[in-house]
Amino acid sequence: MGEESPKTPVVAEAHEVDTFHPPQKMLDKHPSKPHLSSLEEYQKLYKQSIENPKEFWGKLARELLYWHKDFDTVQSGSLAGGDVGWFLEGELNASYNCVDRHAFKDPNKVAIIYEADEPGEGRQVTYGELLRDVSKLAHVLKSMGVKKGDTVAIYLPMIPEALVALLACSRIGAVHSVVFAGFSADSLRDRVIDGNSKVVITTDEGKRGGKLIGTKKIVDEALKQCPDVTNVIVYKRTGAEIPMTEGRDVWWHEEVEKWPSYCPPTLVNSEDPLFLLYTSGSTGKPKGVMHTTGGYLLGAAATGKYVFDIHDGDRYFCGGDVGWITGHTYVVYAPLLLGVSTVVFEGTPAYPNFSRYWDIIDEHKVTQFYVAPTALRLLKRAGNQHVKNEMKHLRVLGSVGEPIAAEVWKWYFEIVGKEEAQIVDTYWQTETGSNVITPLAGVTPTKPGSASLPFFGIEPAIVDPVSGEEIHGNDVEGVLAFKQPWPSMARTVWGAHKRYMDTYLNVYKGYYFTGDGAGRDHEGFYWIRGRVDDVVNVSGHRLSTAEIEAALIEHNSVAEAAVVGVADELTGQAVNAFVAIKNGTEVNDALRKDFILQVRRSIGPFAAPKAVFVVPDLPKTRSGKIMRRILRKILAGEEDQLGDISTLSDPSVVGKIIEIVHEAK
Ligand code: 6R9
Repeated sequence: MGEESPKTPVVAEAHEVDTFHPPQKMLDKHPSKPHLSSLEEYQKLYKQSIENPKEFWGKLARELLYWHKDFDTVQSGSLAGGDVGWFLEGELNASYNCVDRHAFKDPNKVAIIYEADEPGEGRQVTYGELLRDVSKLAHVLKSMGVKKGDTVAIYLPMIPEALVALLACSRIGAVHSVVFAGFSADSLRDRVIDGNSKVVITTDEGKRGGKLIGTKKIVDEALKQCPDVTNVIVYKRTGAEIPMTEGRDVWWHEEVEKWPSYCPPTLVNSEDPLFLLYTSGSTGKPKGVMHTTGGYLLGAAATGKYVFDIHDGDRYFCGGDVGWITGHTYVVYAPLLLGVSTVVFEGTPAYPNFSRYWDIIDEHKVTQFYVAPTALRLLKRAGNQHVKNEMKHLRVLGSVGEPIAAEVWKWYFEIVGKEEAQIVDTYWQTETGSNVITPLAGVTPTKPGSASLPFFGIEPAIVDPVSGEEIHGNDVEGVLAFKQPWPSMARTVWGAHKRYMDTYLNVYKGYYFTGDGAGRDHEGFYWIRGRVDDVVNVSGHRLSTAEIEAALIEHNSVAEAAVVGVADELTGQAVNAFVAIKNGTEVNDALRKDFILQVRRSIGPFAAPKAVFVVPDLPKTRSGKIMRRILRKILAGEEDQLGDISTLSDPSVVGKIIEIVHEAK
């Protein structure tokens, strides 16, 4: 592993692209006006944020967040030292900032618009109700012995209780560790153990796209190997018959009844952890990315305000799942910090039909919509007849998670937005906490396929991956790094600070390394080219090839495995696996299916390989490193560009693999 990283990104051909300005019709229907008046104002503020970050962020932190105790030191530490801290003496509480201050002002304001999987079965939760729900669950957690700094694992579908659970943790200073409810029992187990969670919150079942998901069953399976978990709180979502383990499992509705409707927030230091979120990296073991309170919340609030141009009275709909960073920052924290209504959607864009998103947007007069291109590709392909809706309140259409192709961008703009909403292609990562390269709605001109310009405080550098030198000027290509710390950057990898340093801060000393290739065009606009490490992006889900390989190797018949990402029309990238089996194993379709099942079981259905090639051996260097680059070339049909394969320990395997791939196609 790692033999080819960092890889040199492909240099894009220079081409003329259209520039789109914030549509006049968007400004016409605006309830007031965008927060910034012009691109020049952005440029002026941006300059301040880079030249005088402490003044810039200190002011914004006091404007956007409520501090129970003010801070003196805006920022300390450095990227090189890996010891960055923000708002050091400050004390605050995340749930107070997201709930109480809005509930005190107007308890009847809608906080959550819940759209259940079945249309018509949703409900709304006001800020006043949210404060009560969060308080009650906070008491329940306290009664179970959860204290400030303890980790709580959350394995919940997209229901309002997911938000209640996150906020209840932060209310008592506990650290939430959400595990996407599509992860398998094994993945959940690993995350519960690594995060040292003593309490798990789940549902009896989940419901998505008309299908039931046995969440509690998966939790039970996972917890067989988690002896330290003392309690499981189960929210009744479907009413299914499920076994409850005496002394460990409790029903949410029964527990909350016992406690008062107000629980005072526990103040935490700005640098106390707010949450862990596991993400895939270059190695097999997922990383528990840790975010702290003050800086993360500021990143969420500031990008909500300026990127999405959120105004009081807006109804914000992010289609991301709370199991990923997009759900954390833009379903939960950004809209609630700004006191607007957030749509929580339990279902899928294709159920009961391809108009589901658009129906939701119309029904709730959604003003900002935010989704991954993979969903847009699916809906575009389904046909424009499904987009009859007017959606006349839409002002901002966001894209996230993967590059958006120009034709999908244009479809989003013309067919969904009727040219009355601005597209914001937001580039960021679990580790950056909030958008880092992105247009500001109402302000930044956009080019389809470009994430455009850096957000405040982000000083991008294009670095030559070979020399490690920064490449100055425009019209350049390289890997993307950042030169200054920003408030919402991850502070560490849970229990593995050295890994954090080695992955992000030691690669190019003094810089934060993103792992993405990028270009800066003649006007200073950024174009994200994709990962240069062993991370693949399937339907906007971030997967590690090494993690999938590790899953395959667990199978009895597998000797070795190599996984690569290949371009896929629908999912962006797809997982293809090459498996060398142990001697004497019979090769047939059942075996291939079994390998796919192995990955589903070990990680989750979304990581399942699209194709499995059973091969006699893998192409390896003499020192035993698997040459995934050769496999990628073969899949791309570029056998004539394999380069020098004579250095392989057995060059003849290449021909055999080519034959097997051809046969399968
Ligand atoms: C938010 C999120 C991060 C990786 C990132 C990059 C890719 C995200 C993108 C984008 C092109 C965009 N990515 N946004 N690529 N354009 N607008 O997705 O976080 O799951 O951690 O993934 O996703 O490759 O490095 P995460």
